[in-house]
Amino acid sequence: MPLRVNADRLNQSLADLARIGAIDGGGVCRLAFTDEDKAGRDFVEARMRALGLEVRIDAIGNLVGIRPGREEGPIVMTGSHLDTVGRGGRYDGALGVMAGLEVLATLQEAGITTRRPLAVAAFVNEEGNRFTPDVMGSLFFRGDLDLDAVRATVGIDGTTLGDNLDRTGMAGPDDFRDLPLRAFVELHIEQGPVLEEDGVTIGVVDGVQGILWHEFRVQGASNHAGVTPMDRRQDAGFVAAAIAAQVRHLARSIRGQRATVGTLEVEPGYINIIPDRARLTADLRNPDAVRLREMAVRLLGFAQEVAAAEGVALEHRELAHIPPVRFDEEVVAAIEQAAKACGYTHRRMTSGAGHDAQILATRCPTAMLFVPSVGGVSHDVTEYTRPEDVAAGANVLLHTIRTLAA
Ligand code: HGY
Ligand code: MN
Ligand code: MN
Repeated sequence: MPLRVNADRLNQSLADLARIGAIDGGGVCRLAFTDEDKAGRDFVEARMRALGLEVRIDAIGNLVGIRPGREEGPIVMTGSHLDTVGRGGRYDGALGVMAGLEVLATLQEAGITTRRPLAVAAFVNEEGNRFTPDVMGSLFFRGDLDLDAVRATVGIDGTTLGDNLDRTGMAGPDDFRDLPLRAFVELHIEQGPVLEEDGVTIGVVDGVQGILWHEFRVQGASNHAGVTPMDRRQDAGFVAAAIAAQVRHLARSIRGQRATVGTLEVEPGYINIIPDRARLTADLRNPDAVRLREMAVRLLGFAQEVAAAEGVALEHRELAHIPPVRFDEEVVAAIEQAAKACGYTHRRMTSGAGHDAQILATRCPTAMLFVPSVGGVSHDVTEYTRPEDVAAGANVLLHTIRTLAA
């Protein structure tokens, strides 16, 4: 019988972590760089130290626990993120980190030391809900972001990221930009319906679609809702609503396109005042980089037209742009082999959600594996993955890591 993780211990650790930032309905809110986020990382750091790992933390709070191998050299790393969306579930991100720790605990109990060193990472601010861009921690880990610029980022609550880093004490002295990596493997919930509908336990993920995040700010003129003639309005609310409707219309006309208006705010927000200000965001996704760009260009063109016609000012910002990636075939095959060796049903698939692995993929050979999300639900308090599927994912992760670290 191939080595197995301790399923009860892993599912218990997920339940314990989910108590940190717990919200009504069984979900979690640990927005990046909040006290809850810090508490979640402290929980994981304590687990790392209890496992005897060498704990390192970088200048924006990425946390990595390292387990020496029989030899020095490039590390086989796993992990994910601990921050969550504003009304999230208990598996998104947490599963990858806790399963990584469970894998190392299982190896330790079995008295197994792999040839290569192993590591578990907890990247900060993968979700980008409070401070954009998303996957900020792994972008910084990869060396893409400047620390001063990151610290100056202003969040949706008006505070700076640097102030929150200092207040929570999440920053550390280490620098991961030259950390030698042999491979990165991320276990994550699918967050969609494919595995459940196919009745398959393991998703062998060979790529991730591209992401563009855009923000539109509209400045018009407030006035009386009843007296102002329709042809003499500068209605910011109307323009924002027209752009939001166009997001859905364009998504229908471009193959493979998914698009979401997650935030839509108008001011001053009273029933009989024509809004003078509005803000909306568009989350655009497509596996094809050209079509993704086409969606962004057509949406901006429409926004500029409808703003000009209404006589309002329009500001546009790109908040995030993560290109689509194809994962490393050798790592994908190692996951597939491990799923076979463990006797789990499996299938290849592309990820609809963005992940830290999307960033690590240009740093070292990288791939992901998924386990089913019940009802295909995620980014919601009802997010749920069955305990036996949690264990299946961790078992496949265990054997994938052993193969890559041999
Ligand atoms: O938005 C995403 O795709 C991921 O959950 N951060
Ligand atoms: Mn997420
Ligand atoms: Mn995630």
